Amino acid sequence: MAKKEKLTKKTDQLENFIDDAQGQPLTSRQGVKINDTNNSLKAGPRGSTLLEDFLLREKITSFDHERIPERIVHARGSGAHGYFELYENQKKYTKAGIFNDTKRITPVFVRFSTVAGSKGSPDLARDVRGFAVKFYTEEGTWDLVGNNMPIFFIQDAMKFPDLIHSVKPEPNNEIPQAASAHDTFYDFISLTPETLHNQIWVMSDRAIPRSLRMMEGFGIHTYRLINEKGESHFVKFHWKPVLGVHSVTWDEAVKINGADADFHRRDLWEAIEAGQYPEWELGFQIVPDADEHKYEFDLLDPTKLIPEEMVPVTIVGKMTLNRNPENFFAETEQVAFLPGNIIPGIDFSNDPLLQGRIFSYRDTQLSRLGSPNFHQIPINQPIGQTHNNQRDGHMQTRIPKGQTAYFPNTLGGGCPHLSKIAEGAFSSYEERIDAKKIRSRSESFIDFFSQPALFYRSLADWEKQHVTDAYSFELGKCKHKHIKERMLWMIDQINGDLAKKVANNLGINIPESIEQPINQAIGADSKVEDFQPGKAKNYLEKSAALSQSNNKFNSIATRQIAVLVADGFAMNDFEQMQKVLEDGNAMVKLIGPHGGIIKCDTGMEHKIDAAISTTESVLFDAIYIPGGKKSIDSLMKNGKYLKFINEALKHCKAIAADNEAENLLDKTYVKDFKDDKAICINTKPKDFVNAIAKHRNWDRMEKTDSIPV
Ligand code: HDD
Repeated sequence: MAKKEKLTKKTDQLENFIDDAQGQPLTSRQGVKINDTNNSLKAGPRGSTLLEDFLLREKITSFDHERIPERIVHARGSGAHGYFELYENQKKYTKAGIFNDTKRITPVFVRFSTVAGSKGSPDLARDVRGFAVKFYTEEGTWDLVGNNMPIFFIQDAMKFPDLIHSVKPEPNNEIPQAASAHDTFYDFISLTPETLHNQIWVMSDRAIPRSLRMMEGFGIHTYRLINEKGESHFVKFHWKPVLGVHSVTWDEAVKINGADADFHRRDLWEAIEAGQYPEWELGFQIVPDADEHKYEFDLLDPTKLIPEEMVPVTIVGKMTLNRNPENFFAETEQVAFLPGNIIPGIDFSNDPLLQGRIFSYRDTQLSRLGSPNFHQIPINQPIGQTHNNQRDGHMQTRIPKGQTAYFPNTLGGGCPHLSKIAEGAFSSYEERIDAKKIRSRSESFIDFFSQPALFYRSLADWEKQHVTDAYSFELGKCKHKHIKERMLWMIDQINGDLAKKVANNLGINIPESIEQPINQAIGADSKVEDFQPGKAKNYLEKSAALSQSNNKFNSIATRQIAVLVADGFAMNDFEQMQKVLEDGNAMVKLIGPHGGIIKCDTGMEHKIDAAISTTESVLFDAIYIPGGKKSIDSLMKNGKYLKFINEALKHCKAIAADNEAENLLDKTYVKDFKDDKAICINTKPKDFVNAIAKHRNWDRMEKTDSIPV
């Protein structure tokens, strides 16, 4: 079957629900044909309007109730359909059908999101990205509801409302939108040092991805895999993007939010429409049960990752997203992910964050989707049949047959009946637990500095610089000095050099000590001394997987290339470059002085993709300028082109130019960067391609500070 046509059982199922109005008459909701939907029913042409107008009332009532409450977190999101394929059977670890049968195509629906912003907030907020995958398996629906960072802010679900209340807009004035750079957030963070690991990831480039298609995904919690014999292995799930992990700079992010607030959503949509299907490989990090206590950190602590040097990631399969939703509301908005949706062969661990999540997600759908029957919404329906005695409720759309709605029964022939485990029934892993009931935190969780320190050590210099800049920006936005000081003390525990640089930028000193005990994550009756974390431990100097500099740099697929042209551009230059770029599946866009058509030097007509006045360089990965005297003379007269080029230079992007186009570059700061390896003047197109595949030339970064754009 051709790549594009790979359909799944879920696609077939959804087909039954699609309304297609093509060629159909307009009707009321009751199926009555309508001849006028522009005028209400009135007593005479000038009114007044009659209460009798059932068509007006139906239309307005429907409109009045179009909105449902947005998600309390992860409100801003984009979704897509696809499928998962297994490379090699994993029976050794799990009996889950999805991991046993390499011939299966398991349908998926994925929703990516930001966390803090509202539904209409811009895509490039500095934030964690949600990475939620719904697997419609033959044995029931499995939701892996993760993020693009491998750890979470807090260790216990009990803290989630506090975390979210601190990062959301402040309650008195509802400011700021989709931003963590404010006092309440850092007040909370600085008092809750378990958050520091996730927080430093948010200060890194991971929080401003180039594309949703170029970020990793993580299940975060340790889960269990259960095999046919009932044996358990701990597992962490990883999604590795085939295009590699790439980000934009903060300056770009700020500008993209203005130039195209839907940048990520559009990018995902367009890549799928163009047949450039986003792909991720799924990996397992497996820890045998016997090794549960082998590490310096607790496997149940969601603020810790397992470095890949300690437990490698084994790739087991691939997910491809190949279809955009038909309707945003029906699918992307109404999809309900539940970490509690689990299937035989996979089970929870005792991670106290995960345990709370199992409750929260079902609960939130009741207010968001309004009914316990939310699983009947087409996007949420499992692909297999469901039968049980749960009944009635708002918006029941099924017609359960028969006299009985209880178990056991004789009147319904004992149905729906129970299944044995051997027949595929779910059963929880029989873990031995011998413990006191206690409201407390495990001492094995009280290490807050070691892993943020490992993360920072593992970064390349340019990444470290971005982290410094991000802390300086975020804390620079806080008004209260004591909050900044407390944060500086915390950062100092992670890395002294980092703390000094941030302190310098803030113009305040790192305090030698802090007044309050540092762990407020415990109860009023606990002994504070028992819960003081020690200094950062160094059980691993660096972990390669944590730096984006150890990445895949072999593809220019889907990269957006701006070609700056005006009438008279050199067709010969352009043709050669276009071929190489399009062979690599890059998206070549002609940016002209106006919309419509321009002519190259052969007199041939070309359709302009965007007029320079409607676009910005931050929306592109690289720039190419073909020669042609007339074209270049005209481009040189428009300052927006110079800004376009200078900005791309500052953002360390690849820039190529041929022949007369060098004159245009000489009017920009590029003239001082002609030795730069990603500036390709009159070189082979292949050199430009290689530079684009490297994503950015970060070596340029420190020299571009003086460029005033
Ligand atoms: Fe959550 C949504 C990811 C902890 C409570 N969460 C939500 C979504 C993602 C995550 C990706 C959006 C799903 C979608 O696209 O519809 N959340 C996480 C991760 C966590 C995490 C990776 C930690 C490892 N979440 C977490 C905790 C709680 C919640 C501890 C509550 C105790 N999360 C929710 C929620 C949401 C949600 C309020 C809002 C909308 C929804 O569930 O369906 O219930």
